[in-house]
Amino acid sequence: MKNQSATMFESVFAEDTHKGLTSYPKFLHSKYIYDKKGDKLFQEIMAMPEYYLTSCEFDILKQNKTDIAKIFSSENDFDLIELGAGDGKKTKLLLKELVDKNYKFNYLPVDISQNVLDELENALKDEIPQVSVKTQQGTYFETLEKLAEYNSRKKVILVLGSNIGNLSHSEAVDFLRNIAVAMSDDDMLFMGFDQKKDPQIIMNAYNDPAGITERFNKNLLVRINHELDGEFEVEKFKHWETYDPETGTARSFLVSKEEQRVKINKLELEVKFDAWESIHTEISQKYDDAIVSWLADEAGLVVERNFADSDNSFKNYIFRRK
Ligand code: AVJ
Repeated sequence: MKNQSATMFESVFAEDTHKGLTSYPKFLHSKYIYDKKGDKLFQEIMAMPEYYLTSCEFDILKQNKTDIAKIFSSENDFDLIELGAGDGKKTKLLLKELVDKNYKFNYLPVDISQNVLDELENALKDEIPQVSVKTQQGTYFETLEKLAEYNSRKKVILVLGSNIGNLSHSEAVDFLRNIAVAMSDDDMLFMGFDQKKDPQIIMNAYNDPAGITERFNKNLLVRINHELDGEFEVEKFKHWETYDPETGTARSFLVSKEEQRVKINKLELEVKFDAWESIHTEISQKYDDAIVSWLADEAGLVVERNFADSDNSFKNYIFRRK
């Protein structure tokens, strides 16, 4: 069934786009924001004053690097596996500490973008040449399948930046469970979770006045234009953010400012929008200790401890197998 429909489309991106824009209500997957332009826009987001997540997590790692490194280390070598490594700015803090304390480890950054990995490897050669680095390109899913193969040494799996926030709770449990099954008793998972907080602070982080988040969100339409010969006029859509303090879910939308029809030529599709019809594009889930413990429990993990910034804006949790 799945294969049959896949043959009708030139790519999974084409298929997912077709599905999302012919559904009601319309949606697109946030993972498709990250082409070259989207990667760059996300770098810009991380540098924005309103996007508190990056600086909070940076501070947590900086304040607690000695403790964290001690917890990671063991008598024998270990593998430090980072999923979604990105530019490694935050990870370098930990790598530096591990090197300074003479802990023996291999650093295995995984990212979907080979470009990002090449840059990270070169930067590390320059800045912390003592680190043994082995990069691996792939999606989270491909990587998780390979994770269990790294079983000759203790594993510490690192997922920073609240990347899990783009997943629904059930997807997050699946993701955590996939990690859990690849873990041995000695292994650890170290993961960042953005926390529930003043809703205005969250709104500002995803609705910045400079419009960087708007461009980031609209990059979905730009990408459809480029890769699927689409005819979206992006100024005819409005970036809209909501945050529900009860569920802790921030949601991003693109809202059509007028009734319009948009051709996507490679899909042989014309999409009709009513005035003010929405496309749901992203969720950025916020957490508290109770939700994190529940997700962990569902996935066969337990929280061993957590590290927070002074406002409890962001927390990094250490998990072990249950
Ligand atoms: C990369 C998933 C952590 O949801 O905060 C930033 C992506 N979206 N601004 C997030 C994002 C809009 C980001 N994560």
